Order: sequence, then structure tokens, then C-alpha cells
Amino acid sequence: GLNVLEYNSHAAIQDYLDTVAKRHPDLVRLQVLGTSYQGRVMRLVKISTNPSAGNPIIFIDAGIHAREWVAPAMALYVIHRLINDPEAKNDLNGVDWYILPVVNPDGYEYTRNSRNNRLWRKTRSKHANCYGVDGNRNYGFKWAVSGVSYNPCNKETYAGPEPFSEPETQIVRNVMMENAKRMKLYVSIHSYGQYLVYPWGYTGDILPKEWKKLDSLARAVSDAIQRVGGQPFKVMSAGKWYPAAGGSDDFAFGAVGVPYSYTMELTDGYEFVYPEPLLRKVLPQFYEGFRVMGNQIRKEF
Ligand code: 0X9
Ligand code: ZN
Repeated sequence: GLNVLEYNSHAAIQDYLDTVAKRHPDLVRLQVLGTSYQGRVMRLVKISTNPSAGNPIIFIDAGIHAREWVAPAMALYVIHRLINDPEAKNDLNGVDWYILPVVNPDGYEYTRNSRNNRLWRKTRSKHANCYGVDGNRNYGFKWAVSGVSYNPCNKETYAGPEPFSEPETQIVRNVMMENAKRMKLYVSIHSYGQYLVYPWGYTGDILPKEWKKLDSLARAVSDAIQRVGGQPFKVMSAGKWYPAAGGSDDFAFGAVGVPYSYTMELTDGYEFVYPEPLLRKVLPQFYEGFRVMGNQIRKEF
């Protein structure tokens, strides 16, 4: 079996998803979305007590950046809690949770192999004799206008040859577009630094006119985490932190029209290599933040 409070391989995560879908056919559906550049399957976990009700959707993705292992761990932990908590009935009713736990499985597996660079960030596609694109610079909204490299050999922020050059970002785009009407909240989980940021990310000079709603829900999330002993989030627009275009948060908000859109940077201290034994402390704390998001979406839509 698999321990949701540890770091798991992409294959082990897929096995776990099969197991929970089999055990809870009333609650969990798996949708094959496609495959990564190297052919790893990417499946969306749909958790719903009433799939035909047309409930608002919360879409959570994680692991677009290979080295940010705590992100897929968090996504899996959310799945685990939604399915196994007796009291999660409240978190489930009236909201459909769509979760894609590993957006960049090729990069993730690359960093798990001890012969490779643990701090690899990008995908593993090949462009002009170098490897990988920064998935979070590859989305087609204000693409490449700030905070990117045009050099395929840049190890951090290469935006790709064109928007959505990567199969992995195409897959996330398709999930958003196909569910655009019902999708009310999007969270992309990353690490690190304890930031919870909202659009715009491409610039720090302007805010969306709805920024106060984005800001106040983020602060409510942070408060809930603090109440259970967790670290608060620094809340601001992504572009105020640092401008970087082509992120999934801006695409969801600006191109798809998802009213609440966030990038969540988990943990502070240890940078990208967050110690596995600490997961059992922080993942349950962060989960309280997701509950607050669920409650808001249930109330508002
Ligand atoms: O730079 C990023 O992609 C994110 N930080 S990370 O350290 N995980 O790489 C922040 C993205 C915030 N959103 C936008 N700039 N659109
Ligand atoms: Zn990241």
C-alpha cells in the first residue's frame, strides 16, 4: 500500500488512485486526460457525491514543477481526506473536487532518480538540444511578456517555443476549457515560501477589479491554517511578489474566466527539499485551508 504522508512515485500514486476508485465507485471517478511527453498517463480524479447535479467545481493541480515534491503529496492528501473522513461529507456536498496530483510526471520521476538532479524544475521535452520547458511559463495568456527566458537551455524559466508547446500544459488547459462553466476555483499547488497569490502574475502594476474577493478568501484560508497551528500565508497578487507571465493561475482567471484562481506555495524552510517526516504535521494543517475554499464555493455558487 501507499502512505499518503510520504513522498510517492508516480506509479504508486496511480495504483492508489485505482484502489480508491474501486473502493468508492459512488464517489470517485478517474478520467484519462492523456499522456506526458515521455508517455506517462495523466488522470483526473473527480470526487463528487452527485456528478449529475452540475455542482460548482474546484480544480486542484500540483507538481507542474518537478522538484516541488510537497505539492503532489498535498494533492494526494486532499484526495485521501475527502474520501476517508466521516466528517468530510460536509466538504463534499454541493461541490465537485477535480484533482490532478502530478502535472509534470516526467520531471517528477526524473528528480526521484538519485542519479539525476533533485532540483530539476521543467518538463522533459527536447527543444534545440536542451531539455524541458517551465510549465508555469507555457500557458497562453500574456505569454512570455515578463519573467521568462527565451533560451531552451535556461534551466529555470524557459517559456517554450510557443504557448502550450507541452502536452502537460495542453492537458490542464483542456480540463479548464471543458469545465469552464462550472469551474469556480482553481488552485495550483507549488512550493516553497508560504505564499498564497492570485492574479495578475504577469505584472505587479495592475490588479483585477475583483482583487478584494481573491484577497479576502486567501486571508480566510491563511487564518484557518493558523488556527490549527500552521504557518500563515503571505497573501498578495503573484505579480507583486514577482512578475512572471504564462502561469496557469493567470490563464484560468484571465482566459477561462475562473472567478477564484490561486497559486499556493507550501512550506517555509528547507526550500524544495522538505523533510518527509514533517508531512504528517503540515499536510493536515494545510487541509483546513482547502476546507475553507470548499465552504466559500458552496456558499457563493
Ligand atoms: O514562478 C513560479 O512559477 C511560481 N513560483 S515557484 O517558486 N513555485 O516557481 C509562482 C507563480 C505565480 N504565478 C504567476 N507568476 N503567474
Ligand atoms: Zn513551482
